[in-house]
Amino acid sequence: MHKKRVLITGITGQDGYYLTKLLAEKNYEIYGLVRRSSHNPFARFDNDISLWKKINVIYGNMRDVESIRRALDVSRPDEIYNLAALSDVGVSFQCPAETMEINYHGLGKLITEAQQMFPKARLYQASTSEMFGRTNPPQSENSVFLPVSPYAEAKLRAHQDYIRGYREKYDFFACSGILFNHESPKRGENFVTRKVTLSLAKIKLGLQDHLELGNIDSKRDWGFAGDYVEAMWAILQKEKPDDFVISTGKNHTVRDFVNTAARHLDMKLTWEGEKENEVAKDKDSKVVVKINPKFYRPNEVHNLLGDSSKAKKVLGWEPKTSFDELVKMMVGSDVEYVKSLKNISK
Ligand code: G4F
Repeated sequence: MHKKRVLITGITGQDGYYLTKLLAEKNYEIYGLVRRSSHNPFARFDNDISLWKKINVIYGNMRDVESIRRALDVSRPDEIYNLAALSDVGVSFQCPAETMEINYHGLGKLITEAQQMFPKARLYQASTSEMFGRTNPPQSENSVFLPVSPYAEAKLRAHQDYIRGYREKYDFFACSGILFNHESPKRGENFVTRKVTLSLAKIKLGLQDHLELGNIDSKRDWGFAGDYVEAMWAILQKEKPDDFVISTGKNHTVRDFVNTAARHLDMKLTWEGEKENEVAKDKDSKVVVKINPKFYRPNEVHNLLGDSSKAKKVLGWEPKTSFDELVKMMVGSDVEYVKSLKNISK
């Protein structure tokens, strides 16, 4: 039987890790476009060397069309997953041009080459709930897009011009997964969930004094990345290309996330004060969380809550991991990680 071949851009990120795991279980031949870096790009695979060895690495990046062409030529993919992106919304305000270059023009280069070289290939684009921006919740495939950050603007243009555009103009099998926030122990430390679980674990184990956050009232629909890569795969297995919202249908504030993480560490927090002066104290009245306006964004998305009933109906996809299970998993992993840091420093 033909062994399916897949090319994954952004393979070294959180979603790249879980997708590689899933596709390795499904016996795919896996190729990954990897940006050269002075850091170990495969740090997320450190505890899973046998998985990492399954990746055929092609060095290149989304700015370099030659490397994209080479990656396509070498991998001869049946499926392409475009996960490469500048994915930090806050940072995108500081570098809008770079964000557009990677998140919009990068997909343009990839899809143009892919459509010409492998017109029968199927392409998955990592679109995002950030594209809804200020649209009232719940947000579904029928909601309007009102992006409020350079990140969301670039992703929206990519979705409209290249995913919908190539589907309509060239009959190319291109799909968007409009994924709401998805987290895991592999999440980057710059995102709020991992920042919280890692910081609270460090505070609990005496390696950090307190945690500083920006807007703790914004609401997000947080799911587990391991569940969401199953939806990515399912999207490309359908007969016809289409776009899907992927979410849990439940949302929480950043403050709820902090309280839940603290509870899993047996820390009971009490909040007092308002706005910039709000703090959370532990049972000994020690300040554990402070607000630092440095982490406010120039423009905020206040309320994301997805309606993924189409994914349930058409793909048979539903999230398996609850909010509480997700937070517990992340806290547990960070406690082990912080203990290992303590052992190193002994
Ligand atoms: O964790 P965040 O940085 O994620 P955000 O902005 O929602 O974006 C993530 O999810 C999107 C899908 O909806 C992806 F497209 C995107 O690539 C990324 O994966 O921030 C979540 C919320 C925001 O409202 C932010 O203002 O947390 C708030 N927040 C409060 N304090 C903070 C902090 N965010 C970060 N990163 N750091 C803080 O200290």
